[in-house]
Amino acid sequence: MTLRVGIIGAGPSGMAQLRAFESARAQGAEIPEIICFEKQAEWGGQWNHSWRMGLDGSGEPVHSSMYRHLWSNGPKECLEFADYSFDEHFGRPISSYPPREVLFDYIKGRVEKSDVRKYVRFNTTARWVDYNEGTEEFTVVVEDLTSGETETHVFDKLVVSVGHFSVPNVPEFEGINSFPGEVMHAHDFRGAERFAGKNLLLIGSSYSAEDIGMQAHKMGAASVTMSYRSAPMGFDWPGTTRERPLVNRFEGSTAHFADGTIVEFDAVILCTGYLHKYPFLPSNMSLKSKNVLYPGNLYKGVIWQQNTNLFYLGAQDQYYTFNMFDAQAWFARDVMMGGIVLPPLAQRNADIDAWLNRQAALESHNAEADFQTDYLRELISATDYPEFDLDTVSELFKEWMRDKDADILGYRDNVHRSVMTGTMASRHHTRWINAMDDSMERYLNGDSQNVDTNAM
Ligand code: FAD
Ligand code: NA7
Repeated sequence: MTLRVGIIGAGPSGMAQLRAFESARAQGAEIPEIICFEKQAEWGGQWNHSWRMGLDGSGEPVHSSMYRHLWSNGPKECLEFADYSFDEHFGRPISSYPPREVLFDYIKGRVEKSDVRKYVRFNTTARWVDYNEGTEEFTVVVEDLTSGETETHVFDKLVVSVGHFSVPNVPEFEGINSFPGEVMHAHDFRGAERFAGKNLLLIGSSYSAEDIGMQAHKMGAASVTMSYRSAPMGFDWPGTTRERPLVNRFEGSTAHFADGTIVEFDAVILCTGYLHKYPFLPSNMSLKSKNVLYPGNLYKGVIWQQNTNLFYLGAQDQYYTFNMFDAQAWFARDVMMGGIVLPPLAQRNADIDAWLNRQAALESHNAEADFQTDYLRELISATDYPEFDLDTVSELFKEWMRDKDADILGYRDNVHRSVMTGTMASRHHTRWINAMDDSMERYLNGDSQNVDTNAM
């Protein structure tokens, strides 16, 4: 009987899995029967951003945490697909830090070209999964959100690719309940225009706090304060931005910080990260992890230890994104189709432990980038995913971090060279700080929004 593969989620990870199978089919392999369930009407996951907050039109939790004016926060040269370049998609060089819509177009281009849309059941959400140890089959209950009908599907292999930046981690703060202004989590942030002239407090000290803070600055916030639990980010912030230790409590609109300072705010955004949450999985198949580069219990970061028919893609914290999902999807495909034979449990455990020990010793962001680079190297060398110069990409991550240290508002204006094609990115017509239109049309064909265009 043909192998049956179920995929839950058609974001970049699920799309990578579809592409991996299609690539094998194109080379003459007999591929499994595949059904991918996607709860939204379109694929692309986080990149398929919506103005909605809370619940979507079907009453399901809104998935994307992205916002208007989101531009790539890392160089596109670090995430480029090895089998579908930016040159191939756009036909000309583009800048290194494109806006969301442009990257969304790029990831869609690859899967449209490979004709895998037919495998996806859109507007269909996974409700519950069971596994039968005897028959080694998964039973997946899904709901068609358009008709309201539930259906049951049976699979031999199951891929969980639902992302882990959607369910907000919302800690409690004393007195926040009576804060008179707006309080939200970064997941519900849709754009910073409304914070023009306002004093904004962001709690958290990672990517969301940094980027939402600088969005707010760009849109004219009177001040931006970022409150850290562990350590400040320490960038060379603009004059109206500062970092303070953690908020101990609120009294009305006043925040009391751990260093004894008190400041009044108009609005608070909790940039406190996200939870791994898989409500359709029983606890014995559900990944429990913080947002880390190597979650435990997944062999090669992909395969569930206690049930090797279960696969997770994209469960890591991410330096690499699209090409890492590819490396994982190609690996998962070869395990499913028998091209890679798994070692016994004890050996897999030892392999996981070695990665976890190495992770525990990581002391710098540079070391983290090298760590994830080595992870990709291991996966890619096991499959026929096209090899690329990972060492150069790792150096590019380090250059990116240096660029951010040098100029947090200007790093996106820098250009980098593709390791896939050798093409040098073109300089964008508008500096990021001046770019108020994030549409693909403006990005590709529009005029500069720089006040002094000679300065570019
Ligand atoms: P997701 O993109 O989250 O996709 C998961 C998919 O699963 C969604 O389509 C969802 O609808 C579907 N799904 C969920 N539950 C179910 C269910 N029960 N049934 C059916 N379908 C379901 N990465 C970068 O490379 N560059 C960036 O600049 C960048 N910026 C980011 C900014 C923000 C605010 C966030 C949150 C993330 C950012 N990322 C960025 C990382 C981003 O998460 C990855 O690029 C990528 O989207 C992860 O892909 P994924 O497929 O693993 O998960
Ligand atoms: P991250 O990178 O997981 O960071 C979460 C931040 O939230 C981090 O600074 C945490 O502090 C902080 N945090 C978590 N819980 C608390 C509490 N209780 N109090 C104070 N601070 C807290 O999430 P992001 O949203 O920034 O980024 C996720 C993705 O979205 C990323 O890929 C981006 O590209 C966009 P800590 O440092 O652990 O002390």
